[in-house]
Amino acid sequence: MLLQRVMFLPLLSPWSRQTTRNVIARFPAVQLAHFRSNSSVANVKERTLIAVKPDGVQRRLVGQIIRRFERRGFKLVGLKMLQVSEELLSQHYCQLTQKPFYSSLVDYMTSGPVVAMVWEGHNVVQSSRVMVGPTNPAAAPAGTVRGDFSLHVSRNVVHASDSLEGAQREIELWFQGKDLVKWDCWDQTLTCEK
Ligand code: IDP
Ligand code: MG
Repeated sequence: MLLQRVMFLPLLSPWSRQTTRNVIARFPAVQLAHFRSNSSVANVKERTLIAVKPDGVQRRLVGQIIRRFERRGFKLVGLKMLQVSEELLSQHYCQLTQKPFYSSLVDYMTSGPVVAMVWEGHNVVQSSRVMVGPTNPAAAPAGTVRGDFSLHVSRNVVHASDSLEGAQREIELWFQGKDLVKWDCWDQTLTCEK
């Protein structure tokens, strides 16, 4: 009710500017919207590609993985489920095509659907590599996705881009620009310095 009164404030002549300030001070959501319109948040636009691999999808880990990125404060700007083609994989893993495990990697990655996501936020590339953990789950600390949900390097549940350049290349490979959504997150000024 009070929020509605704030929205229609210009129409309510008895309300003074002081009254407005008092209401804004009491309601964090209103405060944030007010603050956001007066400020620009710098340096939070970095993006990375995170993909839940077929073993993660089959084991119903998608929600838990998304939750970790949301809880950290990152913003989801793209999401899709797809059956990955060998063509896409050969581009995605272009540096690995000569590795002895490449054909089994292709079998693994095409064994079922993948959930691909683009996450945005301050230092998201590096931070998400830390959250995901080392390539080999045997070396991954507890608390990381791979350390909590996987055992073997051939079934390590999730992909995360490993550099800014890699992230940009992979996002362009997996998503069309029109499928990425620009939106303002209400808590942006609480999770990052403006
Ligand atoms: P990353 O996923 O941590 O970036 P990369 O070295 O880029 O690791 O390798 C890509 C993927 O290839 C790994 O996530 C894993 O699925 C697979 N892979 C890497 N090394 C091996 C291996 O020695 N045996 C089987 N699969 C491997
Ligand atoms: Mg890699």
